[in-house]
Amino acid sequence: MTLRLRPLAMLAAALALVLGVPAVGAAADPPADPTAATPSATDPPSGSARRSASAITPRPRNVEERHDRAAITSTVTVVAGAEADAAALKVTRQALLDAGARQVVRGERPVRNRLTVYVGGPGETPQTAEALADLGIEGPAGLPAEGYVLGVGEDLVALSGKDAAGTYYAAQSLRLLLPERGGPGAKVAGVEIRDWPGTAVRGVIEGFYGIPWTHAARLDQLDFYGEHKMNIYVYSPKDDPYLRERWREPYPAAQLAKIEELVDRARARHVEFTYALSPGLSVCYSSEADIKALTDKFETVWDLGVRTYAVPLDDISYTRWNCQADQDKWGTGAAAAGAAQAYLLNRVNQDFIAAHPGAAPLQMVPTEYYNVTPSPYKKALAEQLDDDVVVEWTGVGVIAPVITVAQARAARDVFAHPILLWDNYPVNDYVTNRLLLGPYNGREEGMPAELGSGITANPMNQAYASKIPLITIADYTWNDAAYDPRTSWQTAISEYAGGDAKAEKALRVFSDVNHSSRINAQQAPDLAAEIERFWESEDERSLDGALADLQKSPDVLRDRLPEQEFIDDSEPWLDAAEAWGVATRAALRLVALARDGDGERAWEQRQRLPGLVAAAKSFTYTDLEGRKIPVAVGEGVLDKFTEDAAAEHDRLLGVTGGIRGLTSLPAYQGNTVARMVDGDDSTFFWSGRAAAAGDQVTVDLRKERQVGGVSLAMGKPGSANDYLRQGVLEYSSDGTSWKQLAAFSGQPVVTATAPAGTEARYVRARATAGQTNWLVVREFAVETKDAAVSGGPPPAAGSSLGAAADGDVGRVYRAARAPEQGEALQVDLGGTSEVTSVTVLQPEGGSAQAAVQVREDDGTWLTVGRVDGGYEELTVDYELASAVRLLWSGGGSAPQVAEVIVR
Ligand code: LOG
Repeated sequence: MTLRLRPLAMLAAALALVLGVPAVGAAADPPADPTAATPSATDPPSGSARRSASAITPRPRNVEERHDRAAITSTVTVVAGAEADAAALKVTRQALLDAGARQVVRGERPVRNRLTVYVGGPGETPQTAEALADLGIEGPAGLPAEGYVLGVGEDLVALSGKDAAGTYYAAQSLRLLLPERGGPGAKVAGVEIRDWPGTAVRGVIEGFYGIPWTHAARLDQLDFYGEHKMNIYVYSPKDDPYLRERWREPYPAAQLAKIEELVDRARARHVEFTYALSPGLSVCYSSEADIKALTDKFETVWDLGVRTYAVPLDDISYTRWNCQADQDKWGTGAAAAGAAQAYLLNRVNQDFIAAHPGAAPLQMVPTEYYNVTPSPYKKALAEQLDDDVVVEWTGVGVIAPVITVAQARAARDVFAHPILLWDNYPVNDYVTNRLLLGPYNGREEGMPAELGSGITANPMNQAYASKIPLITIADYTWNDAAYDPRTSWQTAISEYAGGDAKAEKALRVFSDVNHSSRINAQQAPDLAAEIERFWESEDERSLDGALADLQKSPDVLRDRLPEQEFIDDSEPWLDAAEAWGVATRAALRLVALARDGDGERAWEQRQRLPGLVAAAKSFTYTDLEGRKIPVAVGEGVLDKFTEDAAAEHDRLLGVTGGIRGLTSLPAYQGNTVARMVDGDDSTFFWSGRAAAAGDQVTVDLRKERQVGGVSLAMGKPGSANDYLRQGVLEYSSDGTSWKQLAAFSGQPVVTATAPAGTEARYVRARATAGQTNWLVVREFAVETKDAAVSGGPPPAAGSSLGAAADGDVGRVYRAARAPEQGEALQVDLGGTSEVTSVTVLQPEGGSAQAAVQVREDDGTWLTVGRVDGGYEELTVDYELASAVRLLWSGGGSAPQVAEVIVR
């Protein structure tokens, strides 16, 4: 973790150093003890000064308060045997110094008036047993591996692990229990903690596609795993050529040195570094040379200290061999692939693992890793693979929304080997436009105990941002019985904010708008609830406060979050969050202005909104191939709020709103359904799943209109097969009862013409059969006979007269030229009706001048007022009228009209 000072604090501290005067803001501090280490600007904020067992993550199993307490003395004695875990000692020592001890000394026995800390379980430090007995606390003998007992009582602290890792975890808990103080004197409430993991193997698999983590990020992650009692890291980034594409090639020396550094760091944090080599793209299973290439590569990292190995065979073809010899040996089909893979794995198991005492059980990823359905492949693998090989499995689905006890049992049954869950959360390589910061969720209590091995989580390309969900995963894997996603998430955010209340709030707000994923259905749960309250209560202030918090959160985080690398990871999402804050606040203001009846300012605001939304959507993430991917924040909530606000404004103004697209299908990444009605053939709606019978895409014309030609253009270059294989075109006036216009099958472009006189508000394409392909709709165009706008001047290319009265304030009639004397733009009302007002909207910069006239019953034109600005609302005295027109003053520039609204 890199500490970053707030710029002001840094400046003040630097000034204080140079000038020898107290830094600004330090003046109110109590007089410093001259012998104390000077508190610096890097000291954690005072919010974290008091701690209790509730600060310990993962949540411990058993915490009992005592009536005594210990005090942090100036000198603290640590009693530890020669075998005591060095890592535990280091963590303990640092925790004591951070808690205010001036020195920590090793000793054989307690010294009067000094705190004594015993570090080590029965196998490390025999004296700890006595200390525990003094406290009346039972030792760790009855606990599972990696369990520990931590006792705090009068003048003493005892850390006793079932094993060395257990003692290290006791030290990690102590670190979270102790306060952070600049000097001695802190009191620590007496406590007895008995704690142990619910999952033997707990950790992370760097197993994603895309930009691999940096070396620095990996080292930092290993520290982080130790701090969160995770004990495995699997090194398997898909796009490291030495691990997959060019798996046979030996490492250059520099690369080996880095691996060695990772292995050393992992060992020092009680983390098992696991080396995973993926030969499946090119391996010849029966080839002695390939088996040797595999074990040779394993050998090179054995020499660096690697003791755990994996051979992932996911995401490869198992119906196509890479060499004729395999076909000759095993024949064809999935069962043959299972047999071939078992052969290769068993050879590695026997030639390498068995020949290297101290090697851990081999791990493998089967090609069918994503379900529990019995199959010839799984049967062959289950029967032929050596019993001690661990099989990885992602749950039911590559990204499993839920993982149950029953599914875990089924996986054990069908694979007939110990299962290591490869959980694809919070991995975002399949949604590179998103940060997935929500908690681990949908994993049933008791599931880990059924697996036989444990759980590794596949994280995001963003190592640091991954820590928020990873803290919750550490929490679940340690103690699934006590796990609550929401609570764990709050704790994770609080911890990651480093005790700074403002950073914590900003991080909560930012994580809220990056909450959803396939395992957390809801996006922005907090803000969405706030928005809902606004629509119900019409109280703007509370929502504006929440949106202002969103807008400010990126700057607060940039300023105050201890870990700068989180900022680097999240930069485009932070930028987008800020811009969405601006856009949504503008949308809220729009609603307020419209409700206040301030039509003119509302119209100005209404026109500003699309640009603000476009700005919020403009930030990009650059992926491994250099593609710039527009990032999404608060998708479905923030964008929807701006749309709803615009619609509310339009409704109050008396217009229907523009044509919109609707669908029963989810959108894949940012390819929303709006893109099929945007008039742009190069953008498209793309469903995030295959279409099922009954799925539909619909054009909502917003009111009944006369419908003519309909054209549905599906598929796109690169996804030519993403179209509805079988379906019908239908139309409806109410969205409930539908009439068929045409049936289609096997054609990506469908056209039809409605019978003359057809009126409809909705036109849809509905699938009448399920299919395996997703759906792309480039354009779904419905020709309407637009009301009744006539006259002139004629529209410029790309514009239309109809745009002046189409219910869509965003579509503008732009004239091709300046008006001639006597020229008028006329809107027919479709019969005679009572008119109380005429509102004319011109787009920004529009300043055409006209007389506004209504046509009375007898055919005469009555002037009701004049238009010469962007927003003109003219009151009419309940005239019965059949048309309205703008009688242009001749000359000037070409007029533009966003909407003529007659009420
Ligand atoms: C890959 C994995 C990838 C993940 C999510 C496994 C076993 N393999 O579909 O590398 O990060 O999905 O996209 C995978 O999950 N294949």
